[in-house]
Amino acid sequence: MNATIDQLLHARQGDMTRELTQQPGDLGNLPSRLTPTSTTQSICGYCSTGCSLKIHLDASGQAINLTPNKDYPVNLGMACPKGWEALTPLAAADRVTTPLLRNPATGKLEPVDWPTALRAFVDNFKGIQSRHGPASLSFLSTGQIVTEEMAFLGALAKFGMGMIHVDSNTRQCMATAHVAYKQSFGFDAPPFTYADFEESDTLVFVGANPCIAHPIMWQRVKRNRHNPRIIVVDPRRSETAMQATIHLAPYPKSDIILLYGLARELIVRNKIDRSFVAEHTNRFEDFSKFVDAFTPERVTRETGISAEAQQQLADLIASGKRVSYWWTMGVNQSHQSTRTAQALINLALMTGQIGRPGTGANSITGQCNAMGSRLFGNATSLLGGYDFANAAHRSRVAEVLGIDPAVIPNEKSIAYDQILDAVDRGEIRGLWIIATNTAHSWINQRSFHEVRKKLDFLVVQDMYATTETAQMADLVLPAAAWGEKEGVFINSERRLGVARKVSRAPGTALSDFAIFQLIAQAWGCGEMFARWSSPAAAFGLMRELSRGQPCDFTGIRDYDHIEASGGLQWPFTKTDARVNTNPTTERRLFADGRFFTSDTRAIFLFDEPVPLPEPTDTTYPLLLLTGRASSAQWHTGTRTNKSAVLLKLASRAHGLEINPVDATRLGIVSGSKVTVSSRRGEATAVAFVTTIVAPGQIYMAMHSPEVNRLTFPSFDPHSRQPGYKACAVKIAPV
Ligand SMILES: Nc1nc2c(c(=O)[nH]1)N[C@H]1C(S)=C(S)[C@@H](COP(=O)(O)OP(=O)(O)OC[C@H]3O[C@@H](n4cnc5c(=O)[nH]c(N)nc54)[C@H](O)[C@@H]3O)O[C@H]1N2
Ligand SMILES: Nc1nc2c(c(=O)[nH]1)N[C@H]1C(S)=C(S)[C@@H](COP(=O)(O)OP(=O)(O)OC[C@H]3O[C@@H](n4cnc5c(=O)[nH]c(N)nc54)[C@H](O)[C@@H]3O)O[C@H]1N2
Ligand code: SF4
Ligand SMILES: [Mo]
Repeated sequence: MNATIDQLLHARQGDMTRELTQQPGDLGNLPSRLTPTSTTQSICGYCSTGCSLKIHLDASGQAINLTPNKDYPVNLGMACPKGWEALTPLAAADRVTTPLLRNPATGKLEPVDWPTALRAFVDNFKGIQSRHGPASLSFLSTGQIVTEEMAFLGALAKFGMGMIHVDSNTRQCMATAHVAYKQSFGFDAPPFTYADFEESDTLVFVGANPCIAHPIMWQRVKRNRHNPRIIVVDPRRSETAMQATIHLAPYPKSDIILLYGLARELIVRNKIDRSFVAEHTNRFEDFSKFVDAFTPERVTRETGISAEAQQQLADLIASGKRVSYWWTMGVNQSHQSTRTAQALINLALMTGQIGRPGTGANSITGQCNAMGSRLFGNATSLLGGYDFANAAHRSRVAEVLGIDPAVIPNEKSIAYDQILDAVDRGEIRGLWIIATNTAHSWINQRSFHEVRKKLDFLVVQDMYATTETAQMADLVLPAAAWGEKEGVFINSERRLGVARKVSRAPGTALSDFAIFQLIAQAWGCGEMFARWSSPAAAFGLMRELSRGQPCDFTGIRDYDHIEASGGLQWPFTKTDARVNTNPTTERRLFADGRFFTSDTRAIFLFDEPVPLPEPTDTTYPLLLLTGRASSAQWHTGTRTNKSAVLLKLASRAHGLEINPVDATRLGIVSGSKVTVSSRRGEATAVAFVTTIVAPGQIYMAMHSPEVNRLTFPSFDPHSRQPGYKACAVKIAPV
């Protein structure tokens, strides 16, 4: 095996050099290049907006600077601070440049060469499987690598290495939207295009703070020329709420009640699109009966929203001609999130506000490639949105990949929390974590830290070895980052865009794609993945897998085609490719009212509201909400903390918001240190006294490394997405 790895590495490094001497990420010294600088373009690797950045290259092809791309239909020449600073994290001093293996004698992570690292990976993981069975291995991955890498990882782990249960941080983020759409529309299909931000006359944002989390989407809202009414539903007076026509602040996690009440009110006013409902939906009558119990009095009692405010909300919705509903984590991260998302979907369906410009029940995604992981993660659904349980689907996927259908599991993966429970029970013994920082971001962090001790072997694949999770690893695999590799991201409006290689990865760090190739060889299943010879080849496989699916993108030729078209939204079939010559054409779904269910009708889905899993009491009297706090900070900060500019811009991003009423009572002033404790742990933070949060609630950023010591592990029963945004705490001055 040794020789194989050596040969492969050698070949691989050869490949790298070849890749690097090809344009546009050209790092060879091409004498023919006459201009001192040139440019190429790439999609930003942070949020799901998917802005295009123009990358300025020096004579050797290395990125030296960037500016937003003026000619791209998404960002129209704009970028937020993270985008402008996207090159800085690549040059950080703590990039991991060689594999690191924990030395049992010293207990320390020590540099090793790739053959040693691959041997450690294979020996340990195969050893675990021989003792405990194939399902004793698992991976947790991400929405932040290119789709080709996600698909390859999912295929390698499940079809090549025999894993059954794998998941990604998309569970923390988008599982709810995925399941809600799949149940209601028959496929995970966000229907909108960003032009809808500009076309709506009434925009409803529920649990979304785009001013901070999607600043360029918010710029699109600001370009709206229809004098739109903006409704924001958020328990906090967020940056977005401050700019709203009306802001409704229901008790946390009571949105579902407010939305059922609104549905009832629209029925009472007869503001229903009866013909749309009759022709294109099922179960409206049941829904109509169900919401009858959500009287204005009940809604006021259970949400804190006055009857007048409910009337005002209904007036705006009822008088809107083009009403759009937008949601993000305030909805997705709750104990009853799927039904809450569907309460929004139901409103769009019953009023026929879908499939036309400026309408829709629209989930805004989070990470740059959350949509890629929803389609090609190979966890909940089989590559390309197929079903693991369906034998015909397994055969189809096997045929495209040229593999034996018998290697495809006939059940979907269990979810992130269930994987960690299986580790706790000793059933999963080997874990491979790729491009996510579980030790910081997982709910109820302490449980992960405890569970980690039960693992026989933990592999972390990251661009830094300094992350909380990498520090716990037995083996660290050094990964190339955004900008150092190539592939496709899919943004919130289903637009495929190309991320380009514009910089050389440090040391012997390799792209995740190359790492997966090496592992396939070292594992002994390299043959099975011969077709996955490059990201471009993998893209060809994904395109073929999409054929005939709602996401069909068989009309896309290659990366250059995508780039020249200003990105391409799925579906983009061969027919679309012939008809659709205007690259900036906006594409939305369901213009014909036909959904992806077997009878083409969308379904009204609903349930009785479930109370907060951990309400406040006399010992823990405050409710802790969590989320983003600055457009200049990204999640666990491993990348954004490397930029002095971003740190300065985000100076308050680790603070704790507290209402003056609570602050006065507790003797807390702005700038003072406080401890926050829940039944699970304790954190410290610097207080910021503000009316942004309501009395009885406090807010902490997820960027704080300590916040998930506090959070309560509740999960939506349909999506198993964690309810990060509500738990009971107490606070005290330090
Ligand atoms: N700058 C920056 N941008 C990002 C990210 C980042 O880390 N930094 N992360 C990206 C990712 S992966 C994601 S998923 C998105 C997240 O984007 P958002 O969901 O917009 O961001 P959050 O701050 O998590 O949550 C939004 C709002 O939900 C509110 N909220 C909390 N509980 C409730 C509730 O019960 N009901 C309602 N209606 N609202 C509630 C919070 O007060 C908060 O203002 O952002 C993406 N963009
Ligand atoms: N309390 C609370 N917790 C939350 C949330 C919340 O609102 N509140 N939000 C949740 C949500 S929506 C999300 S999406 C998660 C995000 O949580 P994480 O995924 O844990 O956060 P990141 O900091 O984005 O971690 C990405 C990791 O990948 C590494 N990386 C970056 N690029 C590459 C690459 O190309 N290859 C490899 N191999 N590694 C790479 C980075 O260095 C970093 O360590 O957090 C969740 N946690
Ligand atoms: S809005 Fe999102 S995609 Fe655009 S530059 Fe900022 S982080 Fe990048
Ligand atoms: Mo997310």
